[in-house]
Amino acid sequence: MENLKIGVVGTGAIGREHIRRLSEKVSGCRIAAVSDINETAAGEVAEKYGAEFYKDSNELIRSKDVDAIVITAGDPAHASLCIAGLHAGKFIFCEKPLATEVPECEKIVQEEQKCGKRLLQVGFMRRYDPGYVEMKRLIRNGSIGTPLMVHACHRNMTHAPSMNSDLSIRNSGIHEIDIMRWLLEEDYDSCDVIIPKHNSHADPDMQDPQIMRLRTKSGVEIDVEIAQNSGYGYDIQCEVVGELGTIKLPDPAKVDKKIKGVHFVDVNPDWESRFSEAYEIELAKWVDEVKTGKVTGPSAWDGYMACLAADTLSRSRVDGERKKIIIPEKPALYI
Ligand code: ISE
Repeated sequence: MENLKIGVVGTGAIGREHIRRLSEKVSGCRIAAVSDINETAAGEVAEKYGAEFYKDSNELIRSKDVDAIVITAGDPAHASLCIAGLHAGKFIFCEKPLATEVPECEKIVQEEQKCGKRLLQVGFMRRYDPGYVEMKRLIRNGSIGTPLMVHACHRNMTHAPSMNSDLSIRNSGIHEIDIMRWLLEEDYDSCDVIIPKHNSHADPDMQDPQIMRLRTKSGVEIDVEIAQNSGYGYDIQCEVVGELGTIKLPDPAKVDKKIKGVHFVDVNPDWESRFSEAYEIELAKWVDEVKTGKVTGPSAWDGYMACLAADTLSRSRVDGERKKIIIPEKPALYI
């Protein structure tokens, strides 16, 4: 089958990483077109990969030379680009979050239903990480009995200047919200946020760290520490405690060293290195599935559910109250 012609909207850090992966690691596709509000950056990427540069991202989305779209633009641009992609009837891979606001997610889900089939996949790459995949297998086969609790942490080394208390939940925490729902195969019932002592390395007006607490419909209690200033590296931990046992997320294999009287293992510096395998598996599978005409990865509904929980957590962070997460009925397209 011919190479899938991919158009990428957004050539910032994650966009360039995806373009590199799709060009060098994933077979069966090529980067046909790129666009970005930073035209110089997009022009350079276009030249490097022999792709067409589009000044107007909507023109790229509609182009007959583009079969499928990858959206890696800034978070606030996701919703309108997804809707343009759906109107063009194209397969879309949209980086997380699906959108920044709940009504935008609702609109995307409505538009996709009008298309009559699933066209959109959200970039929740952790679902492809071999460690989480094995944890899900063990939960499913009953190895730890009924899950009761999850303890997790999500620590970034330092944060970009644009990071703030709200984005800590909506941009970082959203991965946790999605992966716990996927692991436990349950929707959420309620949530709140606990604010520990302030890390003096964070901006004075930024709440860092934070502890997100989510309770599933069946009563599983989840606590996740979200930190933007660990000071030592990028660290993702997850332990699921069940009635019969407990399972912990492994870090990707790293050599255990004993040198000059010190016993140590390196810590991952950042999320690109921690999840590089997951990103690669995710994109390879997406390309294969788009070519068969049926995508099965994280759906627009999953993106909506994650945004809804993130939004409820953010409101709870502001007023300190535990809140119900009100889940609408799931449309047939997503069952
Ligand atoms: C970033 O946007 C990501 O998506 C990373 O996976 C996450 O760990 C980080 O906290 C986010 O800021």
